[in-house]
Amino acid sequence: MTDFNTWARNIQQRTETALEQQLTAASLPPQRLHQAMRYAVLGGGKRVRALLAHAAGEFCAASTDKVDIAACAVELIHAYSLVHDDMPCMDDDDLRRGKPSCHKQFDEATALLVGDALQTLAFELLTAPDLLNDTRQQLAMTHLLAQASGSRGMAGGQAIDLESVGAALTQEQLEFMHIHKTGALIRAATLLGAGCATQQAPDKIAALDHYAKAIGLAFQVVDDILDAQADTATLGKTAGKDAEANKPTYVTILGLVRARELAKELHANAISRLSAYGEAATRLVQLADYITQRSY
Ligand code: GRG
Repeated sequence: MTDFNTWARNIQQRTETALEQQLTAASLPPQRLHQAMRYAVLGGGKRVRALLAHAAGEFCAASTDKVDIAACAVELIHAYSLVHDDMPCMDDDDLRRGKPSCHKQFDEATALLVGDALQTLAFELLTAPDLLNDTRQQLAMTHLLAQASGSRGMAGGQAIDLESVGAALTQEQLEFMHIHKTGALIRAATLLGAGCATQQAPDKIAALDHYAKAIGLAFQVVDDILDAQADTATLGKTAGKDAEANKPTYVTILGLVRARELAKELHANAISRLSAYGEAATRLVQLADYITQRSY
């Protein structure tokens, strides 16, 4: 088995290639929109959601080519959320993935349309008639991504986030927000990777669901620690943004030491049901390590 970094680089590269192929050429009209979509998606991002889809896909012996498409769909939804999140009506951020955010590089109307079009492209990919032989399964996956992205998922979490500025949230309320805002898509990425397999073993899906829920929260706790600790150049986005915006975070609620402990607990919880599967779960365990130990 290759080492984790080699595996992750390979997935990141194949995701980049697949996204490159799925996005419309910038030369086709409307050129500005297509150019801006490619700008928002390509050449940046850790591709954590694609890595999760592939790790789960490998766990369930799914075809890598099919997982590529599911991974693209989730990365497109994620990219759309970042474009909209950076707009002045939301988090108002000028920097994303180390470059000007989409509305800064283009304009607000274009950024709005980029988000809209990336979201529909995600569903176009996931509903492609030749993606899976099992249309019922494909429908279930499409349904899952829609739910994870909508008002009972990511968009709902974002609404709570916007309402929470200046509010004194409890840890439970903060967790509720993040389960939706960040966790839902991370869970969808994992389950969609598994969904590409021809056989769905219920025990494996349950273990993956448990993993994804815990690792989604761990991802957010680490994000809050990094926002408080790392610099803008390392993060590729404005550091200290949450504190400046008077937003509750795991660090403001728990303090740094407890937040770090929580990340470790969530990591342990995430992988707790995987040991029974031995080597098949290696990438999931390594990915949990990466998510909790990342520096940006
Ligand atoms: C606008 C509907 C809508 C939703 C926005 C995800 C989100 C909701 C906003 C992003 C704001 C943010 C900083 C959330 C914290 C966690 C997070 C999703 C960070 C960014 O994800 P990474 O680190 O980004 O995976 P890369 O650039 O590596 O893909």
